[in-house]
Formats: sequence, C-alpha cells, structure tokens
Amino acid sequence: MPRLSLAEIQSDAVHRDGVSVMEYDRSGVTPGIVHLGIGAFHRAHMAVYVDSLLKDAPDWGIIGASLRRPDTRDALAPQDFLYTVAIRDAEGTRCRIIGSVLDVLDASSDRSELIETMADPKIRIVSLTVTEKGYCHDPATGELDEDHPDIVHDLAHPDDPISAPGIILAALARRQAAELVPFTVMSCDNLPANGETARRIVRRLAELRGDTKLTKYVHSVSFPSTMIDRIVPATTDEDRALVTEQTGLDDAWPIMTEPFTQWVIEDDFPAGRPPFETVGAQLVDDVEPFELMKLRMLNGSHSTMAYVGYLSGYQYVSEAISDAAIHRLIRNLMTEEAMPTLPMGADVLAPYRDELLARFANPALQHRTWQIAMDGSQKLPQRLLGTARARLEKDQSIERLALGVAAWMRYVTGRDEKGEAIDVKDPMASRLREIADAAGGDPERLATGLMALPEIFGADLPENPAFTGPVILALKSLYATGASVTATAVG
Ligand code: CS2
Repeated sequence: MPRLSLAEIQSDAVHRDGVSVMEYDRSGVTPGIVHLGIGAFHRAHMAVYVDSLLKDAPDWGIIGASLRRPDTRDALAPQDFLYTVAIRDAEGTRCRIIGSVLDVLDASSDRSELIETMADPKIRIVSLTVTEKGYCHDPATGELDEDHPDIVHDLAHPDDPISAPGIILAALARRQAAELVPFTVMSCDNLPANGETARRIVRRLAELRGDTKLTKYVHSVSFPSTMIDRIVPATTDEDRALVTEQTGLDDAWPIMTEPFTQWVIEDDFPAGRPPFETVGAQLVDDVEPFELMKLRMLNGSHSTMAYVGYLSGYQYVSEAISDAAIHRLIRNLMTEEAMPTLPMGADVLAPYRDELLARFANPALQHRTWQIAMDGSQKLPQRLLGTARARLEKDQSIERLALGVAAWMRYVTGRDEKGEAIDVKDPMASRLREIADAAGGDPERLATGLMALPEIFGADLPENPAFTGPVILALKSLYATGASVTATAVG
C-alpha cells in the first residue's frame, strides 16, 4: 500500500467511507504552538482540536518535540507528519487524517533547535504532555524535586537542559534576552492544578538559577490549568493493519481512541490563543472542579482496575470492567467514595459515572491494564490518596480506595498471584522492589515499608491508622484470597 502523505491524500485513493481528511490547505498553516511530549495522547486529543480549527485560524499549527526518543519523528517525517486517528467503538472504526502537526523535533540528544524554535515570536503557546514524571516534582507535595538528576543537570547546564522545566526556562531566558513577550505554558497532564504545578516548578528552577531578572520575567508567564480527557491505548501492529485496510494507506504510527473527548481550559493566554471554544473545548475561569472530578473518578477507577484487574488475570480494561465483581467495586468506588468528595452535584456526577463505566467497557479499545499500571508512584497521590485524605478528614470509610492502594502494593512486588514476573514500569521501580524484597511476602511489612515513602504517601497518611489499617487489611486479603475474591468481598 502507498504511504500516507500529503500527495496521497490529495488523490482519490483515500476518499472512502469512514475516512475524513483535513479541510484546510496544509501549505497555508504556520506554527503557533510548540508541544513538548508529542505522544499518543496529545495526537488523539489537543492536536485533533487544533486540526479542527486550522481552517479559520491557520497560524496555530503545532511543532511537536520528543524529549526522550526519536521514534515519533522517525515514524511521521516520511509521511509529512500526517497521521491517522482511528475512532473506535462497538459501531465500528472511523478514520480521520490529521495535519495539525507540522514538524516533530527530536530533542532526545540535542535541545538547541527546540529552544530556538520556542524562542521564535510566532510561538505563543508551549503546551506539554510529558506525563506525571516529566515534571521532576515530588508527587506528594507538587514541589520541585531539587535532587532530581535532570534538575541537578539543568542547574549545572542551564543552556543545555534535558528536563521539560529546564527546557521551558531556557527558552524563556532566550525570549527575555530578546525582549520578547513570553509564551503561555499550558500543561495537559493528569496532575491536580497542572498549570499551577508547572508554574511552581519553573519559578523555583528560575530562583535556583539565581538570575533575578529571569525570575522576574518568569513571574510574568501565564500557566493556565487544563483538564484533558480521552482514552488512548498504545498502538499495535494489528491497529496499523486495520488503518491500512480502512484508508488504503500505510501509516507508521496511527492513533487509536474512543469517540469521547473533553478539554476544559482556564482562559488565561496573554499572548493569544486559538479559538478552542469553536471546536468543543470549554474555556472556564476555574478548572479545579473538572480536574478533581476526572482525576478522582476516571483516573482513580482506572488505576484501581489496572491493579485489581491485572492481578485478577485481565489484560484489558474492557475485560476487567465486564467482571461483575470489579464492575460493582468500581461503580461503588466512584459512588460511595469519590463522588462525595467532589464539589459538583450528583446531577452531574451520576451521569458522568455511568458514562465512564460505558467508556471503560468499550469492546473496540484494547486498553491494557499493564499500560495504566505504569508509573503508579506518580499517579496514586492525585488518583487515590487525595480522595482518601478528603474522606478521612470527615471520618468516612475508604475501603475501596484502600483496596486500590493495596493492589498497587501487591503489583509492585513484581510477582503476580501465579508467581509470574510482572514488568513493573515506574521511576521508583528499584526502590519499590527493594522494599518488597525486604518484606519477604509479609503484607503488613510490605504495606508499612511502602507507606514510609513520603514522595508518595506524604508524612500524614503513614501516621493515620484510619488509612494504614484498611490498606493493611486489604493487602492481607489480597495475599490470602487473591484479587478476584477480595474485589467480591469489598464490593
Ligand atoms: C490512564 C490515562 O494510562 C493511564 O494512567 O488512566 O491515560 C487515561 O486513559 C486518561 O487520563 C483518560 O483521559
């Protein structure tokens, strides 16, 4: 089959049922955004919103940057950086070819071109999806981890940074020196108050550099928070074959996703922004209620399903949620433990919950429990522990939240219930494994050892028996009877 390219989409080959291409002239699009971390989520989410608005606002094209690996550039460069978004559900698959990404810079070994691009006055927004671990922060406090090796490097080499905060600061320094207005920094990661977190980290890094003029300039930068939502499983070779069959074109890295998408953005863009509201995004003054709802209901359920589901032998979320006991556990986790902590009313939350349960059950998405289980040390604080704190402040039960935390603990031992190895991906994997090995299979020792990690559990939770008790109880049950029986018992 021919390779996806600009030339090919102008031919009739691709004009088929269930396939749409961009409605604007790509040659007339100029960059206005640099996006750090041009992974699958960004390409299914923000880049699709931008693609929808380029016909009327062609000066908001995206230049993506990969900070860790060259593979996205390698995949997209031969196809003019076009790619296919395959939207899948029980009704079938609809393919949409996206042209909003104009270029992808490989910044894995050299950041100079990226920083120069970010310093260009045409760039008015720098957005990022670098995952929770990309912020080089303490997950429990949200503060910059000043001992993080990448931060230590960037303070020693401010003009050749390797971390996302360091790259942003270096580019801001270039703009300040050129007496340009700063770009807006828009975080699109699953962090509470993601804009405020990014602001705190970049400002602290500027202070540590000891440059008062730069620090003052950084204080003038806007860091709006956003809530982003779209389920995006990792792409497989079977997915590539499906897209080729549907479009008649080979795409080296298509993106698989669901019909649902949501984007809530704090409207604070002094350097200007695209008309996001014309393509379905919600512009608000305060994102927090939306963020908390999504992190505690969707992501808290996701992580609980990832660990309980994986330990129960389910490879995919759609399989796990189809298990009656897990379905009941997740529905009750949301209804009984997450929803009461949220500012929105049941009239909003109950339908949102029911829609989430349907999204999790999407039979066309092969979303691996293992994929969601990654980086749990960076995810648990905002997905489960924040909810637990809110419940404990009111002396309310946390049985299901505790099971989610306990299942994570069992998972990070690196051994499943059959004694098979688990490929635990986590920036703290080696420390977690040391603690697990020292516990020697004793659930109370394991729980106590892991809860002693302040980066994850803070100083309060390990000292609170209303938290440690239920977690240890759940972990003992997981060891004694397994995840499936425990999920049934907790319900
Ligand atoms: C998932 C998220 O992998 C994970 O941790 O929970 O990527 C989730 O799919 C998105 O937040 C959905 O918007």
